[in-house]
Amino acid sequence: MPEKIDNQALLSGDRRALAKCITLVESTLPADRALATSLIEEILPNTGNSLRIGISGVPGVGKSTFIESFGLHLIETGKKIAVLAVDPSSPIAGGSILGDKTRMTQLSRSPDAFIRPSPSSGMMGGIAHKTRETILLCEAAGYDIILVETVGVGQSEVDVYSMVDFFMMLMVPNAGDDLQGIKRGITELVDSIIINKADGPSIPLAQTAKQYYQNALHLLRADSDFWRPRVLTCSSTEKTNIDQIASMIFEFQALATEENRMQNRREKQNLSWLKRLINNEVEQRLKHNETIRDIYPNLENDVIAGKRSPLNAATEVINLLFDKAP
Ligand SMILES: Nc1nc2c(ncn2[C@@H]2O[C@H](COP(=O)(O)OP(=O)(O)O)[C@@H](O)[C@H]2O)c(=O)[nH]1
Ligand SMILES: [Mg+2]
Repeated sequence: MPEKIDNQALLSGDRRALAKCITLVESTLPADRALATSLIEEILPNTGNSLRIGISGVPGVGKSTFIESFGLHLIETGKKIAVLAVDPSSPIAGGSILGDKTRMTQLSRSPDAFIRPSPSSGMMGGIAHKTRETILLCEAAGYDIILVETVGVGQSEVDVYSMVDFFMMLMVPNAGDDLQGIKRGITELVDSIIINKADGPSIPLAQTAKQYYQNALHLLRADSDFWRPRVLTCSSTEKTNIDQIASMIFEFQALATEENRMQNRREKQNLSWLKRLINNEVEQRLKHNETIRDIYPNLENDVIAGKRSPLNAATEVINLLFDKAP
């Protein structure tokens, strides 16, 4: 039997209750899924009050170190911080978990920070699903800023972009390598590029990279939005310019709250998430429908042999699916 969930403990900010709730939403057991769905439904009125920030960048760029410094700074300004990770590349016991533990030592000891490593991998797409629900749980528990860390590769980046209010990309002060990031359409996603490791002999390089990215963003991105993406430099180890990044975030928050801009973005995110969930569910049922599974090879053969049109075969599958669905 799944354990009873204590909503009141969650809403009062109890960390153990929060951790338990996250474990529940990460569970794939049908009974847990049902409980998780009703839990999310119940706490929905207590969600939405945070600023959700995505932090991306290739492994080694300094995301965890940055989050340690940035998170501690935000806490000094009176905020409560939750840190979540989406890392589809990490093996079961995730390299990132080890990294996070050693890089976020101070933050992980703070009573105003909650750090949750990525759920075990092996289910692409599922991970981002859990992260959305986890964000809601952290909001219900009273966290003001949710930092979602992801490695800068493909789908996970786009997934994180589609669940946050502000998306930032960390780069190293080495313009040559990073041209790729710009080409991959990252300009469409970022609200800010942060050039990390701007310390010691890398300071001039970081300045050059900053110019370069500013130009690239200016050239490649049309300014239709209220927010123009900004390029900043910082050093996460020396903790320089971290306060500037925090100021930028608060400026964004103030602007985004005006005229319901943030609300509009979230509404769009929710609607496309709704569509994706429905599509996923239909696909799952299609996969697990035994009748369809049995006849499908023959249908394919008939289509290949030209005995039936694809339209005719598809209609049969769809009819079977929806007649049999509970
Ligand atoms: N010099 C310098 N090194 C940094 C900085 N930020 C992170 N690092 C180092 O870069 C390495 C990777 O950092 P980590 O936070 O684990 O990167 P992640 O894989 O993106 O999470 C570690 O050795 C850090 O100490 C920085 O601002 N300056
Ligand atoms: Mg890391």
